[in-house]
Amino acid sequence: MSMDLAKKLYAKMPEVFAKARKKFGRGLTLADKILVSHADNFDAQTWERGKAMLALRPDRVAMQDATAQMAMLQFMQANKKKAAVPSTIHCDHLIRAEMGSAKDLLRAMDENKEVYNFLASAAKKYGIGFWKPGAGIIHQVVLENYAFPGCLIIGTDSHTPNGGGLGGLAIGVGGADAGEVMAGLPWEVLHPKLIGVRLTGKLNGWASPKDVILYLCGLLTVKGGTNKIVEYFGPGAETISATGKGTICNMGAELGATTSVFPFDQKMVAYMNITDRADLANLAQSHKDLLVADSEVYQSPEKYYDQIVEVDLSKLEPHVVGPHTPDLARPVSKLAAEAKEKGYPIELKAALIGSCTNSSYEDISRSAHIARQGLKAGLKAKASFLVSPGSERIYHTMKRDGFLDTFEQLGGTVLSNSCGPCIGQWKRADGVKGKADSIVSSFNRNFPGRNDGISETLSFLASPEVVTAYAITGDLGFDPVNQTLKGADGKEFKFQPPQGEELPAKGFAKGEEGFVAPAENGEGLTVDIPSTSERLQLLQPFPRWDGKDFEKLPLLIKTKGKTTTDHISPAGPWLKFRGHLDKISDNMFLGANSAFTSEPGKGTNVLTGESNLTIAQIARDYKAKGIGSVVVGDENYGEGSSREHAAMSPRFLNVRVVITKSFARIHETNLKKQGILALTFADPKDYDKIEQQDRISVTGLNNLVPGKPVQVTIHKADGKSLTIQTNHSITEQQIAWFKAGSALNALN
Ligand code: MIC
Ligand code: SF4
Repeated sequence: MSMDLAKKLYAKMPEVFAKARKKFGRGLTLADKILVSHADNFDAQTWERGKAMLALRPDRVAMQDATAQMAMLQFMQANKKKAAVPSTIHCDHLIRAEMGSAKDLLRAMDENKEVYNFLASAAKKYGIGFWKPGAGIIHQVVLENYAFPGCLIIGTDSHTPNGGGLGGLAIGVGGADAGEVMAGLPWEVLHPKLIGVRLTGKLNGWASPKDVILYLCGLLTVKGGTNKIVEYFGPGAETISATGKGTICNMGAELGATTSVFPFDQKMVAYMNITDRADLANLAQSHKDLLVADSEVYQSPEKYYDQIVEVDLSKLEPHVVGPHTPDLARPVSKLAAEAKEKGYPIELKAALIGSCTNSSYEDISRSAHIARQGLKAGLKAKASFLVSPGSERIYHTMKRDGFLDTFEQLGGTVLSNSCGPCIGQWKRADGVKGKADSIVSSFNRNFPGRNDGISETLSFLASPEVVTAYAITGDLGFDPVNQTLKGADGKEFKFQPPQGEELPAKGFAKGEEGFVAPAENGEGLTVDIPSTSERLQLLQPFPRWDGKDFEKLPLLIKTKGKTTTDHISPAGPWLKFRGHLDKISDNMFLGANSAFTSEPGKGTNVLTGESNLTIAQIARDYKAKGIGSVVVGDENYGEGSSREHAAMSPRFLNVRVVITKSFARIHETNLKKQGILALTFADPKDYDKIEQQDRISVTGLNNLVPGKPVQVTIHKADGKSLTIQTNHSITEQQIAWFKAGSALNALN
């Protein structure tokens, strides 16, 4: 599969690279190489970082079950016989973690039957590979089976960049983008700027790949990577395992980066070999010059990257980030004092390892080494200790090599190969609403309410080995890396730095593979959507724009501070309605902080004066009255996930315009795709001028053109009004989406 794609790609690369070197008048970075070799039409394309829209032809599409539902429902509206590019669906997000792997999986099969049947039948019909529940988390399965050096993959999940660990550009997108690519259209993205990260030295002691990205999150912040690709290079890069590189690229999503990538090297060869892809490894080996940047780039990187960061791996300390945001970073050695000073609850209630980003053999073997030291000292985990393996391969290898046993002896529970507690699918037995407590995990995200639905929980992120040590001590006020602790016999001991293996000496064990191939010819097959379903609803096209300006629309909500997609469209219990737009829309903004109310998710209906309503209740009332509304947001609005429900629900409930200080990339595109006007304040201070009772007009829409500001008039309750400027990044084609009511309408 990947072999054929790689052969074709490598064969055409030299010619395109020669053209690109000529056109750009310089050598090529690795990101340049992958982008130009996937151009829909290299000659016709304009190339300008930060400005040009690129039309690209991805090699494949990957979708996970929570986002695949909308992606497939949208794809079906295009009336195609078959997906135009190799595509797969992975069932991982909908499995709830409660009783351990086997029972959780059985229950998931039962309670998600309708959704799994829908996805399996649609996959079969449209030529799409289907990975059954329990087979593994999308990014791990893609790394093990599909990613290859030089590839371009899009995935309906923000952590798709994991594939950068094998030297490809793997990019998170909304379902509409995936649907269009499967329908045969090129995929569009703003030509990203490049951050070059030069790695020197070698990780040692406790420091792990996770710490590279935790450190960078602190340095660059959650919006530091917006519309940028992070390209790693330097002698340090070759010292990091392929799965470790995957971890770094995966969590690059937390920088807001379009994606991250490492140059091809021998660690990648070793990983492809052990995952039964020796042919691919050999092929890449014989084309290795194509799969790294040109040598002049490495000689004078400052000439080729828009920004350079240097990290000396030898000096990197293990880090912890949080609470509530992944860019609040510090070395583990500083956390105990900070926790005491800031009054973070120091009792750690839960410690969770694994997930799509941190369940490699290396992660698990190093964590087991820490666990064994605890056991030797007669200790058990004080915090509740949960392990989420990334795939069947990982799970069976952990079992064969005794790691599962070690974790269980420590008091841990091994969950199914799925997202579980990382996406709020976790029945926490000990958490209490209204009471703050602390948890720590090796996952990617720590927004309020993310894991357990309790917004007071303080969630910290660290490497799996550090999390395992915290599981044993159960104490945030204690530095498990540098301090000594008492064993069961009262003797003091100190954890020795973790030791593990990058790859299993005996190879990977195999479990049930869990892959279902599509039908050769799916034309006669039907897609399974029961008409009475509570979980699935066919989509109705959104209405076309009526050609009129938006006059005096009420303000639905002005969000204050961080507004991630988890705030706009929370997951957890709502995940089950991801295929039912009407039902899921009741969750709209439930986690968001309003500038006018203290309780998250609540607001006032400015037409009736009724307060303490959910935002969806208010929007439904406006919609019933035929009135559209406006949402105002803060910085990096829509940070986080790719879930397009955060754009579709507002659109469905008649939000016409979203004005913010700035947007996160995937969400901004999702809004545009669904026909919502995404504007940014020309002067961010104008955000402060918006009040609850204001009515907002957006005018001149018939003259909407790329690059030209849009006028917004704010009508105050006292009859006065003021006009402000807003900017946008809407292209010619995206104006057509707005006019048609959505990108999908524009297609038909
Ligand atoms: C996440 O990590 O936030 C998720 C859940 O994987 C999302 C996708 C979703 O909401 O379904 C993502 O990262 O895109
Ligand atoms: Fe799943 Fe969490 Fe990874 Fe998202 S970040 S894909 S929810 S494990």
